[in-house]
Order: sequence, then C-alpha cells, then structure tokens
Amino acid sequence: GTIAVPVSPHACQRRTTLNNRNRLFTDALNILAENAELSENEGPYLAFTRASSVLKSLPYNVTKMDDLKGIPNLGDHSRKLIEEILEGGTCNEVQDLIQNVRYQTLKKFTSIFGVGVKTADKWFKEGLRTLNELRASTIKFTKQQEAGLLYYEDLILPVTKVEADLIKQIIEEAVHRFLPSAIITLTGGFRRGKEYGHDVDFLITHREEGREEGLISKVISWMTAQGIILYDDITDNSYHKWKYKESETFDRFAKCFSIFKLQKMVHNLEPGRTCSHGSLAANETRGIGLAGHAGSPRHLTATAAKDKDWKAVRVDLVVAPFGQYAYALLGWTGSRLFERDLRRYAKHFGHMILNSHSLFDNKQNTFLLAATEEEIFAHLGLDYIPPQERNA
Ligand code: DGT
Ligand code: MG
Repeated sequence: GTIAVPVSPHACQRRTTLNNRNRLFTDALNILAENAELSENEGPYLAFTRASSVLKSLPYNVTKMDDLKGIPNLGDHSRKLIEEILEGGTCNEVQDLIQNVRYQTLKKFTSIFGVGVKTADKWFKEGLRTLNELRASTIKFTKQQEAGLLYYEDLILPVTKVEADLIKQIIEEAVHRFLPSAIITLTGGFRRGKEYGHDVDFLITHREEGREEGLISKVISWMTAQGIILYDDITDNSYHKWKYKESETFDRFAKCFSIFKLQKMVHNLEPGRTCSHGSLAANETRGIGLAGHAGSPRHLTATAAKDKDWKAVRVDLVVAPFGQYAYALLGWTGSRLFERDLRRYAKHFGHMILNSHSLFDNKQNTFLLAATEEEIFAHLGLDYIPPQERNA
C-alpha cells in the first residue's frame, strides 16, 4: 500500500501547481477571504486564505468529508462550507455575499488602481456606488487613482502571457539602450506559469553592482518620449534608511509602478473585438473616447472606444543590486501566501528574518548571502520549490 505523506501547514513546504482540483471549494473560500479583507478582518482573511490554499495543493478532488482527514488549516467554518458544497453544490453564505451591495461596491472600488480598502470603504459610507458616481463627484483623487479611473476598462482585463512577453521585449530594448548587459526577469504570476495576470512584474539587475543605479528614471524617460508610458510613479531605492531587522511586506528597491500603452497585435484588430477578453470589458463608461486627460475628474474615461488600437496594461519594474537579486527574485515571484509563509517559517523555525533584500540569522547575528533561490531555501532548511509549484 501507499504511505500517506502528511500535508504541511506551511505553504512554503507544499508544492502547489496551477492544476487546482478543488476549484469549487477554493472559489467559495476565496470569496469569504476577500470579504474579510474588505472588512479589514485580518484573522478570518488569513484563515480562509490558508484553507483555500491547502485545498489547492491536494493531488485529488475532494468528494467526501473523509477526504479531508488529517488536512491542516481547515477550521470549523471552512469545513462547514465544504460540507455544504458537497451536499448541495453551493454555499448560502457565499451566495448572499455575492449579492451584498457593500461587498460588490468595495470589490469594484478596490479594483481601481490606487484604491485600497480604507478609501473604498470611505466612499461607500459616503453613499457612492458606481464608477460614474465617483467620476462625477468632487472627490480629490490621487494621480494614481485618476489614472486608475482613466484606464479602468482596460486595467480590469486580464493580461495574457503573450502580452507579458511583448512588454518584456519592449523593456529589454529600453533597458539595454542604457545598460547593455542588464538582466531582465519576468516575475510575479507569469514566472509561476500563469497564462493571465492582473499586471506584469519585472526585476532588473546587473552583474556589476552599482551599474543599476539611476537606471529606472532613464528608462522611463526614454519610453515616455516613445509614447509607451501612460502613467509612472518612480520610487528611489531607500534601503540605506532601513532597519534591516524588519520583515516588512514592502521592500526598499528602486521601482516604478506604471501603465504601459501596448499596441494591439494585428490579429486582434477585428472590429468589436478587444484584446482577448473583450466581453469582460466593463460597460459603465458613457464618456467619449481618447481625449480624456487626467486634469478633470469629469473626463476620467480614456478606454471607452472599442476600436482603439492599444491597451493600457499595469507594469511594475523593480531594480535590485546584484547581491540582493536572489532575495528580490524570491520576494517578487509570489504567491502572496507563499511569501508570507516563507517569512513566517524563517522566523519561527530558523530564528531568521527574511525579506526581499536579505536573510538575517539572529543566532549567528549575521546576514546569509545567496546567489540563487536554491541557496535561500537551503539556508532556511527547506526543500527547493520551483516557481511553478509556488501557486499557494
Ligand atoms: P497577478 O494578480 O496575476 O499579478 O498575480 P501576482 O502573483 O503576480 O501578484 P502581484 O503582481 O500582486 O505580486 C507579485 C509578487 O510580488 C507577490 O508575491 C507579492 C509581491 N509584491 C507585490 N507588490 C509588492 C511590493 O510592493 N513589495 C514587495 N516586496 N513585494 C511585492
Ligand atoms: Mg503580478
């Protein structure tokens, strides 16, 4: 007979591919997790996220409660939900939630680039419900939110792998103009093998440490002159100001949160078809086409024209010094839960502090250097998990 290998409660000790055999349950759990997140209930958010994640890692379809024997991270609430779905195909709590106006509205508002839960909740409490109500309001938006509203209909479309590869070529051309042997790596969900993403994440480095300094502003200036950049927000490297013994979620690399203007490929130009998921386009926009500019909230619609030959795509560029490259790569590959559990595992089982810059060993009072992700897993005492199996 076979010996059942126990399932680890740590996402960083499980192999989670994109082949999710329990989508019916994980979709439901993700909605409860999302609702908890939108209500700033951190505990339930984590509990539902962990429950969903452990089911994603199972190599079999759950068809009866007995299949869950010995599976960690499943609390009473999650088990009840699974049981209800096993019995009737749906879960009442989830069905109610997706009809809930607050849930729907906060989900919509937080899907705007630059809008977090606190802002979305504030607008909801002020009685606002739709994007056009936001656009018509007297709200003072940030530059990021203005861009988010201006390009909303494009930015909610999934970005395809083909588009991500195209953007990689554009960035390579721009970066190599200023730093010919710079290394550009596709990170985030696409590095984990996803076919679609909400944005495209890149990590840039150079073998000669220091050569990467100042790169990002040159690259963005050049691409802006080429008409490729619709929005950019550059943050300088601030690692020198950091108390390194912190395991915070955000890193201190030089980076740019941007929106690219991606020319559509010829085969996608048939009338009435947008890039690949045209039918998903939001239909809220009444405004007129391409003339919209960020100056006035009443013109926050630039992606309404169906026959326009470009698509707005969110792109994150991160620049890491070569000595921190492996840590940056690990930190920017995700998934979010995989990252969270790596840091938690480092802290509790290794007495180490992991972030996207370094690994600090509290017992030896020293930084552990690593040139590859494999070396970082080894420092942590973990089996190496390749990116395609980090879809926790
Ligand atoms: P998606 O939604 O298809 O883009 O999926 P992902 O997995 O690419 O998610 P994304 O783009 O939000 O983040 C990619 C990874 O990078 C994820 O593990 C979290 C991490 N990450 C995102 N933003 C930041 C940040 O500001 N600082 C740090 N250190 N990590 C970040
Ligand atoms: Mg991403």
